[in-house]
Amino acid sequence: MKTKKRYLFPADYMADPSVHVFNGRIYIYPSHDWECENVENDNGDQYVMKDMHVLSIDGDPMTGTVTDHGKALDIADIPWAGRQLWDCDCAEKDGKYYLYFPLKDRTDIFRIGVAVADRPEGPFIAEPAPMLGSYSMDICVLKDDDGEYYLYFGGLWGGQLQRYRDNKALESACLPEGAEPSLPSRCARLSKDMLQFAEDPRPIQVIDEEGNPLRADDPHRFFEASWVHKHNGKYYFSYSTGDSHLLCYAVGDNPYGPFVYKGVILTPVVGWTTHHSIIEWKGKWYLFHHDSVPSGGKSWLRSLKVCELTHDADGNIITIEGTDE
Ligand code: FUB
Repeated sequence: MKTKKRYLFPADYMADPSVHVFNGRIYIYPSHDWECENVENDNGDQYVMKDMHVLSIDGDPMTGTVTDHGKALDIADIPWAGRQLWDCDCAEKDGKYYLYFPLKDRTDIFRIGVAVADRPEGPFIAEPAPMLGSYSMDICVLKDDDGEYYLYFGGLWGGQLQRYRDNKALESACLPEGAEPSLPSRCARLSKDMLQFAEDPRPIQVIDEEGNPLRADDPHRFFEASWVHKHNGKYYFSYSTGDSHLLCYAVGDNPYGPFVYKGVILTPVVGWTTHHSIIEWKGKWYLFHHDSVPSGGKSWLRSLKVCELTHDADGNIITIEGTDE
């Protein structure tokens, strides 16, 4: 059966939607795509985002009016900024909103910054320096039921994760190959003030049913775009597989995993990247994602989409076709 999808914001190119319900309203924290003259390459030089807007939806994701709250953060206002403001996420604690953003510093190294606001739509004021010990990109924040917050991050190739092992920079980048274990995403609990890691980031292992980490040459291995949602007490870690263009998921019993690989959420969309978030709204589940159909397939000009997502009676996610409209 075809899955009905909705383009959320045809007025502009936006991507990488991180979505949360704050104060009974759906807020979207997307990347803001720009036309660019850079040649498309594996380093992601074509993704030249300079600012980000916050969107919100008045009611149902499939039909509610979408509001653009305008520019919420601008590279020009971030003291340590180099270039490329990629996928952000936002968390609320005690009435304050914390926006976590990956950005290259002036030496072209991705760091993670925090910006704070009094309202979910911003404007967000950036802290003067990146989070200590942060690296790579593609942020997701989980607020767990016990009140702890966990920040997930990491991405291969242009996301620079292959430049690190055990949270230390390598002399030269090293991507595992073939039967070697694939590189994992990372997770760190956040400090009480939400501004730093409370611990060293830990690797997030995706394992098969026998307990082995997925291999580097497995088309279902982690590449980027971590997201975590909870369903029936289980932790669902979902992610993009990058060069095999899938959204996949794995299930675990705690925020750090390990997560047992379960299957494909979304088959390839039009455009190189695929990236998403999953939320529950009034008893139904929704997959927010993007594709490049409206730009005629330009990978760096993406458009936000949403569709319903279903967990079956055993908790498995039913696969959605990326090209369904
Ligand atoms: O938007 C830039 C990058 O493209 C993101 O960080 C990746 O997840 C991919 O969507």
